Amino acid sequence: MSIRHSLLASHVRAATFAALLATVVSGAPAMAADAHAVTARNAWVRWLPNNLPAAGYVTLANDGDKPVDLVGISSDDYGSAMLHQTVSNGSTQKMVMVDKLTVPAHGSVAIAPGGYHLMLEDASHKIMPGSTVHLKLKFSDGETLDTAFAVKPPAGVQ
Ligand SMILES: [Cu+2]
Repeated sequence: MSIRHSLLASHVRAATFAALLATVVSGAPAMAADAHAVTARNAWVRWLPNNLPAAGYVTLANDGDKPVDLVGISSDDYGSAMLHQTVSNGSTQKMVMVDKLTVPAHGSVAIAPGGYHLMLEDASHKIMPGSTVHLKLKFSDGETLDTAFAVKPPAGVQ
């Protein structure tokens, strides 16, 4: 009985969502062309040889009045994509997984070397410096940003 109830509830939610979506879409012409609160710039991947994990970097800017969290990453180009933070502990450094990263209202956050990175593993095809890869950045407001990242060699390897 409870399973039927929850199934019914999810159907109702889906229908409500579809109705909402229809409203939003039909109202679209009146809205600004770009309704995304968060935009991405300077997106690049530091590639490493021998199938070592790569690191993605990007600056996220939020034009909206509310903070928005980056809550997930996925990619067809990598089997695994995660948000990591490099934490230094005196002379040692380690990486920790991060559930979310807040982009402040009318502000920006840099996922940059030495701080956060997008850990990219299990490349699904041959990726080399000069390639472009795509990451889908998922946000707490329900938006997904499909972002192109330029693949670059690590410093010193040209
Ligand atoms: Cu990492």
